[in-house]
Amino acid sequence: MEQTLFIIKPDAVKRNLIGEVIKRIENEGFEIIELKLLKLTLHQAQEFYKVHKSKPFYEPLCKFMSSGKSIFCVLEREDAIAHLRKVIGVTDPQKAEKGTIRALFGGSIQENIVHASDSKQSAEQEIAFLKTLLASS
Ligand code: 3AN
Repeated sequence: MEQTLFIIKPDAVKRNLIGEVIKRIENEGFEIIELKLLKLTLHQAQEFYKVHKSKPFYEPLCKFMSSGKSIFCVLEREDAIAHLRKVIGVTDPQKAEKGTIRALFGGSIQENIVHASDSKQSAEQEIAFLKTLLASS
């Protein structure tokens, strides 16, 4: 079994989409190993997205991710990382495949409802990041 980190971002929480999104995750056979409602500080968002530090969208992205509460989940299933990426769709909701979470609910390329780890290495790092947050909350 494989684990991955999943985030329901502040735009989805503000729009009362938590239930809609979680329903789709459960229907895909993911087991929810961890689930926590958390508001990131700007500093924590900057740390989480540090791989994007050089990108023009980095600062607005970090502001957005610290603008409200998010749901952080550790999800488990066979082939969890690749399968969850398929279920959420590509980054830009306008280009996301029909029926994916981002296509159904995503507003813009920045406010795209959810995050999912994109590789084994990022899943490990991101789950470790969440564990640090949980230990200090
Ligand atoms: P994904 O979340 O699909 O793995 P990444 O890792 O390329 O996408 O980007 C991380 C986050 O940065 C995205 N979820 C999105 O919120 C934001 N983002 C990515 N590309 C852009 C862009 N061109 N303009 C604004 N925000 C972006």
